[in-house]
Amino acid sequence: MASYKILISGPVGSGKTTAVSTLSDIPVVKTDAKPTDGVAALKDSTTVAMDYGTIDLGDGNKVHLYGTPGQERFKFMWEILVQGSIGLILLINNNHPHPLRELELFLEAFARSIEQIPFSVGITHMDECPRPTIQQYSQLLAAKKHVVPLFSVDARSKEDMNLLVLAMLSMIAPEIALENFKGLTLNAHPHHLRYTKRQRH
Ligand SMILES: Nc1nc2c(ncn2[C@@H]2O[C@H](COP(=O)(O)OP(=O)(O)OP(=O)(O)O)[C@@H](O)[C@H]2O)c(=O)[nH]1
Ligand SMILES: [Mg+2]
Repeated sequence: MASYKILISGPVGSGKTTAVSTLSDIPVVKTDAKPTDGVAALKDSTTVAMDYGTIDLGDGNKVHLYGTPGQERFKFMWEILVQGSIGLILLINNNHPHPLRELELFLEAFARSIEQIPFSVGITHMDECPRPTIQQYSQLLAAKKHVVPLFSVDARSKEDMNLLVLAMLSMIAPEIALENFKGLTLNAHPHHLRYTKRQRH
């Protein structure tokens, strides 16, 4: 029986709370509050402490999933929540004015952690704004010597979010990820991870 703590972080409105809700097998613990600052123009509610949910992996194995607040003024929570995490998922909202810069900001904020734990990156809102492209993100990550799973995802899509978690698990606990995870299978090669949707019959 094993449990894995995975943290989801990223800027305001990138879909962290949505992702925890999409993925969790239990009702999510949220700490959403009405924004009192500039965020009010963007959203009706924002996370002020954390989101929490779990994913049941079978055989008693569990993922404990935490979401951070996006606002930098709650940065102290990023540091608290990353403690004990064995994987980090960064979600970036492509429909923001400077999403590449936001990715850089979060890579810097979690610099110490990502030296030690694996991370993956999901780009949300690409349906609303196709640029920058995945290739541009890939180039930015490569320039910083990060070889990590990178996907375009919709935080509302269970399949998309499962794929991101599967990518995390393949680095943290390959024995679980390689078996079969929520209808997705992983074709792994050390330098070449490929994630495919299982054929439906
Ligand atoms: N169009 C579109 N909407 C999305 C996508 N992913 C998430 N959303 C929506 O974007 C919004 C994201 O809101 P939250 O989940 O509260 O974002 P958050 O990252 O938790 O934000 P903070 O807690 O304020 O930092 C929700 O309304 C989602 O339904 C996507 O890929 N495309
Ligand atoms: Mg939130």
